[in-house]
Amino acid sequence: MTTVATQPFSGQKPGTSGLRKKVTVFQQPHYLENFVQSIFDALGGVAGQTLVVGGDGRYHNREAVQTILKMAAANGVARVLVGAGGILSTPAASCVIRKYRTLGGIVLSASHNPGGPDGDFGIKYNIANGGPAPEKITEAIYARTQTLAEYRIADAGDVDIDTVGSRQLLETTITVIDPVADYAELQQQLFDFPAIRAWFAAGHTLCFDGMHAVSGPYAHRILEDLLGAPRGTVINGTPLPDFGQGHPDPNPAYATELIARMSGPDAPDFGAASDGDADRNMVVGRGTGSEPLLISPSDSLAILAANATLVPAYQAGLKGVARSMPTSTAVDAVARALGIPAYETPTGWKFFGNLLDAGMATLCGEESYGTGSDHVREKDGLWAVLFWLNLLATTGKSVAQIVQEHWGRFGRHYYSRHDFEGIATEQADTLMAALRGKLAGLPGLALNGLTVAEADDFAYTDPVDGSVSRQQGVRIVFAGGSRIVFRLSGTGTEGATLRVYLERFVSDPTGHGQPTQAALAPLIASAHEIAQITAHTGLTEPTVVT
Ligand code: VG1
Ligand code: CO
Repeated sequence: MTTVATQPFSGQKPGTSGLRKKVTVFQQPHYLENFVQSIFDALGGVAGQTLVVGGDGRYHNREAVQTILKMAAANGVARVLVGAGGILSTPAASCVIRKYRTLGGIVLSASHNPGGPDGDFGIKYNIANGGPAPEKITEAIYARTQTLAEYRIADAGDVDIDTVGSRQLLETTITVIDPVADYAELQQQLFDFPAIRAWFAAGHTLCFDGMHAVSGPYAHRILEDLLGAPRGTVINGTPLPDFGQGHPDPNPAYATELIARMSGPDAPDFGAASDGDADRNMVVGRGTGSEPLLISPSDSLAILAANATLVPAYQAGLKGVARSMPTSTAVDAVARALGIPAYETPTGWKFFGNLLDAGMATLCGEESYGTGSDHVREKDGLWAVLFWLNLLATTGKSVAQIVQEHWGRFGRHYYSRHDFEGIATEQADTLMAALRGKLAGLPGLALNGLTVAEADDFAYTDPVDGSVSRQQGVRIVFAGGSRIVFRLSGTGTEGATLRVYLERFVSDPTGHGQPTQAALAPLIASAHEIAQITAHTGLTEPTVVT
């Protein structure tokens, strides 16, 4: 065991979901080590504890796992559970932390960000409930990174992380586990597997795009081995360190192979994709013409909530639902009908943890293709796909029917997110500051046929522990309920990304068939006018529309 003298790095501040930087930044000597020691120190030491370690398999994953194991040993950790090959999807890590009641876990992922030697890497700490560390802890970790003077690491060779079983490193037991088994067992407890198996046996079809990311092994095992979907149901199912040079973000802009397969009359009944660390999901139905039926993540959350009692795990009903502030209010309409509370939280899964722990919410979701429940404390991509399969199997309806009926009953919340990427940080900050400066004067303003009813900078008081999070996004609400939300991304590694979220509610079913961007046109124009996007950034169009 050695103690290594080090100096603080600036900027080791966790964002929306952990610390994300370029791989080259993490490859600097001491960079990862400093952050890991800061986690251990911020926890008040980890001697005698059990930790979980695993990641999404991206470039640098294996090296980082080895470093963390050696540091865990030198810091006196009693046992580390590590996914074979260093692999654990984010929801599987959450599942394992909870099942084996460990102190917490370290998840190596930059989620939907591209990988490879020139791509991104990331690390986050999850607490004993299996969820991302709350701000109080991430702030303590960041504070520690600024004063750190040394870290401890075992001076030992690499540990075998590929063979399931236990081995020793100093006094620490390293137990390599099957990364899929515990997760697959949990899903079987939640959903009606026999009904889904029968749905596949009857010839219904699914295309699941693993995007060469970590969901592949989970999807092969659960969908093909356990549920009997034919081989070939899962495409791009082998995790690659650079995700096949793709962008592992399951949305129509990046999941192009899935969208191509779902287009046309021979499309499978149902399509889905998942992201780098398998916590996101996009679900797609067969369309009527050549276009697939894209289901907005906000609608998906609302539809799952409305039909939850068809799933064994949620048969008794939901305690409540929660959504991030920019997510559409479609699920609020369902909550009103069900007579259950709907909570509105800042962006990032860490804000759902307390609501789930306190039994105040059962389902949660974000507009960014994230949905989950109280079965773990992370969003869970394959869980959402199994939920949809359970609904298709038990209702016998098509995806299109389920969606149409939902809109017929609750109205349609047209929704889109426009991202403006690669903006200079200073310009983005100036834009947001100017916007915040305008808020008080906006109510009453009429533009593009809309009238501003309210405008504020979202602040959240956690109803469980009373902690307050400010400046979580500017929201502008119009008479009739349409909304525009502006915020800056907290997961990027280069410059700034402005996210503009657009929502318009149409209750009359005769207005439910419009193309989304056309339906949102007055809001898009208003967003540009209010925030002066072009003047501040030079961009006239978003770089990504989802
Ligand atoms: C984005 C999404 C947010 C999500 C976060 C982590 O954050 O907008 O909803 O929770 O990514 O998702 P931001 O700050 O870039 O908008 V992922 O799949 O990292 O785990
Ligand atoms: Co993710």
